[in-house]
Amino acid sequence: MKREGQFAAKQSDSLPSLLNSYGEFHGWVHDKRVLGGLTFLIIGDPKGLYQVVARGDLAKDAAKINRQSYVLIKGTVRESKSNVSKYEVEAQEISVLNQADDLLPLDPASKTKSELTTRIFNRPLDLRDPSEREIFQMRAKTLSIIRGYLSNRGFIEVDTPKIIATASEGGAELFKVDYFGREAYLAQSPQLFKEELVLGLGKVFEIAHYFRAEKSNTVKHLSEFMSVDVEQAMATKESVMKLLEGLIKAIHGGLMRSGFNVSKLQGQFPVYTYSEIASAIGVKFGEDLGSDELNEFGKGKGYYFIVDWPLSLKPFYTMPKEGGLSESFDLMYEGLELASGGQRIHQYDLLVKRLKESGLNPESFAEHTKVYRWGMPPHAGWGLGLDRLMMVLSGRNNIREVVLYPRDAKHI
Ligand code: AMO
Repeated sequence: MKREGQFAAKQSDSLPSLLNSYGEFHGWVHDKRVLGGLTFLIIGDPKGLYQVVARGDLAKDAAKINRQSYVLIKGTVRESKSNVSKYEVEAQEISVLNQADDLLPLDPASKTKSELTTRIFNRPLDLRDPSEREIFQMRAKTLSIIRGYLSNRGFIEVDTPKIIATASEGGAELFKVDYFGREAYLAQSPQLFKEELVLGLGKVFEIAHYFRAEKSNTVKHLSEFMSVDVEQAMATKESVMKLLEGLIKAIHGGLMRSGFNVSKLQGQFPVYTYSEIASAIGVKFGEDLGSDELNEFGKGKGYYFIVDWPLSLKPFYTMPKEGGLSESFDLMYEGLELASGGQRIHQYDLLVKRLKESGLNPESFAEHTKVYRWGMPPHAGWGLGLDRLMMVLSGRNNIREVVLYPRDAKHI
C-alpha cells in the first residue's frame, strides 16, 4: 500500500539521496538554538540526528516548539557546515504533530545523564538519547546473530513453560506462584526441559526470560533476566565450549559489520582450571570463587573459560569427573561470569543418586527422571546470560543499563 500525506515522510537516512531536492521528514525536536533571526532545530529519529534551519516567521514559530515534540518538516536538503550532520534541511514548513510537555522528567540531549533510576522509570524518553538507544539496537542485532548462528548449525528453537512445579537450579532463589491453590514456581532456567528435549529433537536452543529472587543488590543480578540456552545430544563439554566460543566471535564480527563499535577478537579463549585460579587467589578447594577475587584475577584477560569445577559447587545434573571434579565450565569476561554449562548425566541411576547427594527428593523429580529411562543420549549444553553479554558488548558496568525495564528488588 502506498503511504500518503504525512505518513510518506522520511527519516534522516534519506537525506543523502535527496541532496538539493525537496523532501518531507518526521522526527522529534532533540534540541534547538535560536540565533539572531534564525532557529536551528536538531531533529532526532531512530536513525540519527540532523539540523533543520528555519528563517523569518518560520524561525519565530519554530522557537516556540518544545523539545521532544514530534514534528513534520518540509523543505530542501542541503549540505551542512554544522557539526551535527553532513546534511541539513532548509525548512519551508514545520508542523507540530504532537507538542511535548514543557517540563520533562529527563533531557535526552543533555551531556550529563540523569540518574539511572530516573532513566529506567522514564525509559521511552531515555531512548531518545542516541547512546542509550544504540544499546538496544545492538541487543536486537545480537539476538538475530545468535538465532542465525544456532539455526545454521541445525539447532531447533524451542519454548518451554515458565510456570513450573519443581526447581531446576536449587530452591533458594525461587519465586512462588499461587497456581489455582497449588504452589508453583517461576522458572529459574529451562534446564530440565532442554535436557528432556534432546531425546527427540537432538539439538535445541531457547532464548527466554527467567526469574530468580536475587535479594542481593549487585550490578550483575536481576530478578528477571534473559538467557540463551543450548542443549545437544552426543556433544561433549569441549564441543559445546567450542560452539560457545564460536558464537561469541560471530557476535563480535556481526556487530562490527553492522557498524557497532565492538572489539575484534583474536586467538582462542584461554582455559584455566578451577584449582589453578583457587590457588592463585587463595581459595580452599570446594569453596566458590568470590567476585572480588575474580575481578582481580580476570583483569585484562578478556574472555576465558574456567573448567574442572568441584562437583559440590555444581547442580545435580552435572556429569561427575574423577577427583571430586565435574565435567563443567564457566565462560568469563574479566571478573564477570557470562555462561555456565558442561556435560550432563544421562544415566537414570546416576541422576537419582546425584539428586539424593544434593539433598533433593528424587520423587519430586520423577516426571523429569523418567525420561532418562527412554534411551536418553549423552548430551551437553550451556546457558549464556544475554544481559551480562550486553554489558560486555556495550561497555556498561551495570546490568540495568542494558535491559529496557529491569526488574530487581527496587524496580518493578
Ligand atoms: P547459571 O545459573 O550459571 O546456569 O546461569 C547461566 C547464566 O545466566 C546468567 N544469570 C543471570 N543474569 C542476570 N541476573 C541473574 N540473576 C542471573 N542468574 C544467572 C549468568 C549465568 O552465567 N542451567 C544452567 C546453565 C546450563 O548449565 O546450561 C544455569 O542456569 O550469565
